[in-house]
Amino acid sequence: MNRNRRNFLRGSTFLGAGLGAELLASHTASAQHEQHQQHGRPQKQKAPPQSQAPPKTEKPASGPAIVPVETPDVPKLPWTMEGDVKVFHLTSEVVKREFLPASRMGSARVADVWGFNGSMPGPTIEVNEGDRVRVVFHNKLPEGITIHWHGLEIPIEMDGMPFISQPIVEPGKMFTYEFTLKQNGTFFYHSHMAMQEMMGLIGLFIIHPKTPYEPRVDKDFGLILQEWAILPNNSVPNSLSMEFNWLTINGKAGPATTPMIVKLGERVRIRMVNLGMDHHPMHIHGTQFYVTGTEGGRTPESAWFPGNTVLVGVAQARDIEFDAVNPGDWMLHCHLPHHMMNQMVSMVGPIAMGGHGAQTGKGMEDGMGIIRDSNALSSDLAPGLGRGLGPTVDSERQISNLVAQRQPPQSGQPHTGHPPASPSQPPQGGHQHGAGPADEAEKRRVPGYPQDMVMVMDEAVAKPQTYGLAPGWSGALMGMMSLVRVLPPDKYEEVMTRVREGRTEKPQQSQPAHKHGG
Ligand SMILES: [Cu+2]
Repeated sequence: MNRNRRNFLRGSTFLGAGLGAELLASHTASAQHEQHQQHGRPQKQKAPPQSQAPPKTEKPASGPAIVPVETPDVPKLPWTMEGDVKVFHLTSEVVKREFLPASRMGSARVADVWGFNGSMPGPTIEVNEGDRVRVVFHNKLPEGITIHWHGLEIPIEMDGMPFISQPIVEPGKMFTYEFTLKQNGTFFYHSHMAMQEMMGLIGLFIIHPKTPYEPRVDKDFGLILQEWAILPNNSVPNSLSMEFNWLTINGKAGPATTPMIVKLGERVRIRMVNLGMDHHPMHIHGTQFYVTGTEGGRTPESAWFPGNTVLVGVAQARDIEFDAVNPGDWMLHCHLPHHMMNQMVSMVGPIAMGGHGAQTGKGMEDGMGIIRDSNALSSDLAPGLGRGLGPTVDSERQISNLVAQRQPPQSGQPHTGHPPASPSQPPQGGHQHGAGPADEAEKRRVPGYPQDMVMVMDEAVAKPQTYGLAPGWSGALMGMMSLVRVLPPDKYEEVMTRVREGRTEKPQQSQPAHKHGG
């Protein structure tokens, strides 16, 4: 019991704003699970597998029965008890969401998206198996909408299908959803109109089990994966586009995603949900994991197999678990190359350098890929189709790498933004083994050059959870990327103290701005 509470208090420090109601909610959830814990039975240890795969149940069932789910950058939805019913109020509305803060790389990227209760993704609903739940839904959007409870086995009247199961909820109106939860696992709620989904109307719906999962975890995180097409000089996502230039985790693009903080030796669960047009192969560094749950709930342990990349398909949930026994700041990211960028595609590769540089700032029709002249792969059109949009557009190079086509920039003129001491620059004198071309003119003769896209903005994205990261770290994160920081106890306490106090310190001297362009 004491240990349970201690863990609860520790976990709750992540909750952030609106702490009071969340504490109350989570505490009740915790207390409820303490009862269930008595019925929980330690699971028999299995013989260790013969392969190098990590054991599935290294930890005995001695951990906390339940820890609150942490959803970085997204609040929880508070609730009140009315009789035996947990009552939530959920309001759909337009939300301004900062994908990336202002930095030396450009102004902040703030999108006008649709969300719930001032948040996009919507706030996390965290409840228990067996709960009776009432969600009073208010629609503040200018059009009709209903809420679907993805994966829940509830009466058809509560399924949120406009016209089929209920009247559509017109602007300014409300609808009350009420049902009893018979399942447990990672679920989510969303509008059931496709274009509304692409505007951001989704939130996590976590149901903790009556009988705690084994092995117990010490940290439990929830992430929502989304993608966006935002046209030039526009803050509103183009929900019709098939080309996406912003990839987010919980509504933040790397490096603005908040790192997940873990103490060395803890067992970790990360729940990932995808609602978009693409599937995301989510890869973690430094550990193997088991997929322990899907959008259908808990997976039996006999069906677990080790991996380090899991495809989170559209409409799917995937829970992964691992023992954090390897210290380090480990990447967790989608491995699709174009999903590891922030609107940067047209700035790299031969197409950007093949004559007159990348076209940017195309109009609505062109940007959506409606081709009237030429062809979609022409150097006139291709780079501009859904690409090259946003704050870095004016940094693109209107120059060519074709041999002798154009004079290289004069010395002293910043042509790439690479500072003299950039790590990607060979040392002066360039005598290292296998050293590449030394000067810019020579580099431009290398097919494919340039491809790097490092943009360091440590200071702009500094927060308590980034304390102590290596200088320049932010240059390695873009798009659908985040970090799992597995910290030894002393470092862990250092960071968690700052998280508790909301203390952000100026990062250690970071490298100067580093990007292509100019
Ligand atoms: Cu992806």
